[in-house]
Order: sequence, then structure tokens, then C-alpha cells
Amino acid sequence: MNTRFLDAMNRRVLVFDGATGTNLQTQNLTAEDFGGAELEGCNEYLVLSKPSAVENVHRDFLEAGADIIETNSFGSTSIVLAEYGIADLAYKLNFEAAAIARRMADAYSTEEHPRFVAGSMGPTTKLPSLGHIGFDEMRDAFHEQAAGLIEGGADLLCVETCQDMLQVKAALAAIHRYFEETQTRVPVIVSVTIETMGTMLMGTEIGAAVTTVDPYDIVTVFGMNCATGPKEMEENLRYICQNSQRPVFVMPNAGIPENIGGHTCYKLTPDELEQYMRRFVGELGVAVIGGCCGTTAEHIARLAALARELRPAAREIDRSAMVSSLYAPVPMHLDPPPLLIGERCNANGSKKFRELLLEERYDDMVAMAREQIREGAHLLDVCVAYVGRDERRDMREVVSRFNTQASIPLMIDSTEVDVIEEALKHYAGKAIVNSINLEDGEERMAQVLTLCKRYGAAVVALTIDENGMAKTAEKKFEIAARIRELATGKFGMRDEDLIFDTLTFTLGSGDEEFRRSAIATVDAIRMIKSAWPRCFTSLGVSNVSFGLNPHARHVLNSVFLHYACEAGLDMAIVHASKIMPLYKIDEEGRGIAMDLILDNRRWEPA
Ligand code: THG
Repeated sequence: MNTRFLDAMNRRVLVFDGATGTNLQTQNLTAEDFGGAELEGCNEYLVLSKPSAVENVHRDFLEAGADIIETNSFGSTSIVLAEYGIADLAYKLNFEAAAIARRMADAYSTEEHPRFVAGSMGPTTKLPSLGHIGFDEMRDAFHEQAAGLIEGGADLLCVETCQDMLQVKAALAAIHRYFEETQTRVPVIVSVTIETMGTMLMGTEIGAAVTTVDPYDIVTVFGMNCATGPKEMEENLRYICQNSQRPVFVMPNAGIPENIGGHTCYKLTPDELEQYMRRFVGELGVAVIGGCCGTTAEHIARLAALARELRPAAREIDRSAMVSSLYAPVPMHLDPPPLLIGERCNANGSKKFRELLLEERYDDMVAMAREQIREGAHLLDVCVAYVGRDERRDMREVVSRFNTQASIPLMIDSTEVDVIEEALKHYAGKAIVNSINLEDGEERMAQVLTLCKRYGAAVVALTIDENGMAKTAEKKFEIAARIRELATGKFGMRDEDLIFDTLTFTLGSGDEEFRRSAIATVDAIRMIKSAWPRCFTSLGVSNVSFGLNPHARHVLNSVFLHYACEAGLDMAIVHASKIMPLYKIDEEGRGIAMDLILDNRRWEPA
């Protein structure tokens, strides 16, 4: 990757330009300028019909001292252009928009003051989380846009004014693919829009947006733009500065738009904008600033002056690992543990869920998800595998509903690579994939880890290799070490996105082979947590009591969970309402359960 932009960002605060749309409007363009009545209002077409209007905007901001100008391509995806009947011009419009900005930036660039071109990629007019458009179609449209922008001369890409995290994921999948195909790479900014009500349009909290973008290596800078002025942004911006690992970007409007006599007015003065930005940079540590709707060359001139004198404050960043739904993040480690993963949305683990699946009663499946949330689940395991049914289709139907109708993050439980990908394409948050192992060697694991990287997911790894399920703590640890080595070394996964499951066997059968299995499972957790403190551990706790009566199951599950947590277990797949605190279990029950777990043979069936 060309490092000029990164070098400049490391040296000083960088300044984006101001509003494109509002500054095109002030030029009083005619229908003819737009290329005819049917294209009037299509700002993106101006790069062909009236490039001088676009050059005027760029020139004003370059004269004002902007380091980065944005291409006039906000809506230049085939998706938006189709509304004007010119979807086929998408590549050309992006290429031209970048070429115009490139020429202008080059004309103003000097050795001491390089100017950069950011390829603007707007949100389109469709929300994939609401099913307005499919993931693949949206990704392909962004791919074409990214290609046009980069080939036309953009130095970086700016995925901006994001409304729906699934749209962000489609854009990042497109950019990722373009980078792989062409072996090129440019910096990528992701900037989300927080509406006045305090979330993105789809209801996403800022923490969910930060978490969902966090695993993507290709994202260089993260921040927010549009919808409000700087005042309304401050709290969310502070969250980003305290929680995102990346340099922070902010591009407010010149205040909240006001409707005055049928005209949209933005009233924040250059002076006011400068005062807010001084704090954002000097106190919060924001690194890249600019203006969105309503900001003029005067606003940008003030920011350019500010950038010359001010350094970003040092940031103290909370690096707690999280996963996220479309709406809100959840930490992967709770204090006290465990994080509870609801087990019941599983066609193999719940008769009721299986029957609802067979009857395709999706609303009732959503109701089961919500019931688990009420019962205290922090995450939901989702498995729709059923012999004879189309698992991929079932996964799509379920995940696309849970995405918007269940508020907590999902764990995608499937053995099929194509089913996992289908789930990740319909999930707007940061999911966990359940699971990988080395049973069939490295090939399948490689496929699933590739998906985790492409869609930004964490993953559960089972301690199973070519010889089957590990039974001793040492063997479990050895397989975990091999998986971790491959996952982090070869596939670029981070420790915090790896969750080891050291396998739970039933103690309910009395089977001699498994009588010491719980000890081995829990010892392996201890070894893993002490060797790699940033990795996580999980267990399918209910497996431990298969074969026992319901009450005995609840007691044994609860005591086993408690014991495993003392050894460092972070999360557990459970039926949350059936987990009892220890004080609610009589001493005899606790004693019998611990004897089973520790294989103290005081207790033998009569
Ligand atoms: N590790 C990982 N994933 C897993 C498991 C694991 N996923 C599946 C399973 N094991 C965990 N989930 C369940 C779900 C339900 C039950 C047990 C484990 C269960 N169900 C009742 C039964 O079968 O008797 C049925 C209840 C009903 O029908 O309502 O016990 O270990 N990574």
C-alpha cells in the first residue's frame, strides 16, 4: 500500500473538504447542465455533463486548505443510478469523478503539502437489513464503484454516511475482493451516520458499529459524519475515541438542518465549528476532520488553520473484545462470568424449535429467540440443520429475521461452509461462527476462517483433530495450540476472536471411558486461559447431563458450569432459565454433582 496518506496522518491532523451537494446547489445549475430534465438533480452525472461545476467545488476547498477532497460519487452506484435509468454508467461516473478530483488535487499538491483524493461511497438508497436488496447485489455494485474510483485515481476510499451495518459489510466485502483481485490496497475510511435520536437509521448504537467494523483489517480509519452538527455528535464521538482501535474521523453538518421558507438551512458558523473541532482534536484525540452538509470553504479554512497548530490528544483505548447484534454490542467476557448463550434455537437441541422449523413458523421461532433473551441469554446459538431440508435456505430465513427482530448477537452453529456464509451475509452485526475443528484436516478449517475474515466474525474452535475428539487435557491443549497457530499465523485471526471449546461429554451414562472427562475438559480450559489470556473459552454445558432426569440435569449443569467458570470459562451454551445459583441447590445435590464431576467414587448407583 502507498503509505503517503498514512504518513501524513501520523504527522498531523488532516482536513477533509466540506459539503459537495450544498455547494453544487449554490451554482444555480440548470436542467441542461445536468444533461436534461430527466437527469436534473442527479449530482453524480455532472462529472460528464458539467465537470466545471464539480471542479469549482474542489477548487474552493483546495484553496481553503483542505488536505483531502472527496470525489463527486456519493450516489454513483448502479443501485442509485438505476433510479435515473443510467445504471450502466456507474463505472464511468466513478472513474471520471476520481479523475477530475485527481487533476485538481495534483494541481495543488506540493512536496510540503500533498493533497489527497478520497473516493466517496455513499450508502445507496436501499437498506439490506430490511431486505430492500440482497447482499451479493449490493456488494457487486460497491465493487464496481470501488474499481472505478481507484482506477480513476483515488488515493483512498471513504465508505460514508452509513445507515445500515449490513451495507457497511457489503461495501467492505466488495473492497476486500477488489484488493485481492488486483493485489492493490488503499486506505479505507468507514464513517457511520448517527441520527438525532442517537442511533443509526436501523437502530444501531455506536458501540455496535465500532464492534462490527473492528475485525476488518482493511479499515484504516473509523468515524462518523452527517445527520447532525458537532454538538449532537460529541457523546458518540467520545465513545469512538475510547473504544475504536483506529484513528478517528469526524465530519459534522453545519448544525441540524432547519427548514426555513421551504429551504434547508444550516446555521453553524465557521467559528462555532472551529470551537467544537478544537475540543474534538485536542481533548478526544480525533485525527481526521472535515465538514458535511452545509459546510462551506470558510468552515474548511478554519479547520485547516486549526490543523496547523493542534495535535490530537493521546487516547486511552478500552480493548475489551466484543461481539454485536445489529443493535448493541456484548462483551465476550463478563465480570463475573459466564456469558450465557441460549441453546434452544437449535433444531437438534430443542424439539419445539425443530417442529417450528419443519412447519416454517418463522414468527414463532423469533418468539423463541425473544423468550431466551427474557430468560437471560446474552447470545443465541442458532442451528437449523435437519436431514432432508435445505439448511442454507432455512439459515437465510432465520438469520435475516433474527438480525432485526432479536436484539442480541448470534452464534452461527453449522458444519456446512455454504450455510455459514449464507448466515454471515444476512447478519449485520459481529457474529460468532460455531465451529471449526481439525477432524478433516486443515482444508475445511481454512474455508471457514476465510469466511470469518471476509465477514468479520469470531469463531469457536473445538478440540478435535484427524484422530477424533481429544480426551485428555494435554491433547485438548495441543490441538487448541495447533488451531491457534494456524488461525493467527496463516489466516490473520486475532486471539480475541478465538473461542476454544474443550468439549463436554456426558457424565450421565456412567460410561467408564468418560468418568474423568469433565476434569480433563476443565483442566484444558485452565491451560488455555493461562497460555493465551486474550483467547476465550466456551462449553456446551448441557451435554454433561445427557441421559439423566430433568431435575438431576439442571443440578449437574449448574454445578458443572460454576466449577468450569472457576477454572476460567468465559461463556457457555445453556438453557439460561434452568441454570440455578449454587445457593439454591441443596448441599446433598451439590455434593453428588461435584462427586460426579471430580469422579469421586463415593457415589455409586445402587
Ligand atoms: N459445543 C459447541 N456447540 C454445541 C455444543 C457444544 N452446540 C450444540 C450443543 N453442544 C449445545 N446445545 C445444546 C442444546 C440442547 C441440549 C443440549 C445441548 C439439550 N436439549 C434437550 C435434550 O436433548 O434432551 C432437549 C430439550 C427440548 O427438546 O426442549 O439437552 O458442546 N461449540
